[in-house]
Amino acid sequence: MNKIKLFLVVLIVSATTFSCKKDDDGAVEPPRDYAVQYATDIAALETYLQTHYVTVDADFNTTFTDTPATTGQPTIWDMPNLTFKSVALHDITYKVYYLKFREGTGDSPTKFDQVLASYKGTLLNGTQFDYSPFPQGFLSLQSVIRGWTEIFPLFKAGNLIDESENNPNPPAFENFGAGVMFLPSGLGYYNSVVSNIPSYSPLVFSFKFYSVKYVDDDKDGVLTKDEVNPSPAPGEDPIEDYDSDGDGTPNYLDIDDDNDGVLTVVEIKINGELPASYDAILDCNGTTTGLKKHLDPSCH
Ligand SMILES: [Ca+2]
Ligand SMILES: [Ca+2]
Ligand SMILES: [Ca+2]
Repeated sequence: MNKIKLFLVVLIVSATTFSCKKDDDGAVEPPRDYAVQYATDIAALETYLQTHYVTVDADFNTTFTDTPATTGQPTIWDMPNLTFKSVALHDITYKVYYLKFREGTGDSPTKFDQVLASYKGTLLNGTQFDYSPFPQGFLSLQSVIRGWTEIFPLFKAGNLIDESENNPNPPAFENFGAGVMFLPSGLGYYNSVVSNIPSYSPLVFSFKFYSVKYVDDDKDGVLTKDEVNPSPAPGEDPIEDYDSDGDGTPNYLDIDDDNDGVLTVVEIKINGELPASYDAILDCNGTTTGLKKHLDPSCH
């Protein structure tokens, strides 16, 4: 056989083999339809809630079991502190069940802020995929799974009671928020490949919420939690859709909220200093009862 022909045959076979291999290894399955997957997830979650019990110790550590620990113990489904939040995303409305063991007595985050928390993550089959009993540092609710972003703002942080050098890690908090969230996979990792978590897994997170750190996204001296519309229209997000000057940039990202040419961080200063709180920002009359200066284009 002609050597060149043989070479071509080998080359074609090699290329074909290589192509197949590449397809097998590199091809990513398109994500499942969100509505279809949600129907599967919510059925599995509700079955879980109706067939499992949770015991909570004095420090709000949870233990889940599929057999009652004591006679007459209610399933999670029958616990009076089980409730849910509706979350509109992916063109469907997710139902996010959560248990509120204790709300907490400190401050609440918005979905833009950072939280200090400990947590335990389990799958519906009981497998524990994550455990962080001591808080590892503040986490932005913008960089975590969507379920956390939605549920943490429904709780409050605790109070730090001892930050002395002799205090063992973690710092001691009291009256922190504590609960469990039951997340459909669409508010978790969905089709992503994450270690220990199969794709399309509903997730159960037990958590203790110790502290909140408020952010100022646009660094204009007004915390994002205070750049909030006091009377949003129906369907409007009080922060994301709040645009006082209508220039298309919401207040929390707008360094000149009233578009009067004077930066907010300059307008709100009192004797050259930033006010101690949002409430202390003055209006045009030098009082704190009217429209704040940085939102009033007629006032510098
Ligand atoms: Ca700001
Ligand atoms: Ca604006
Ligand atoms: Ca301004």
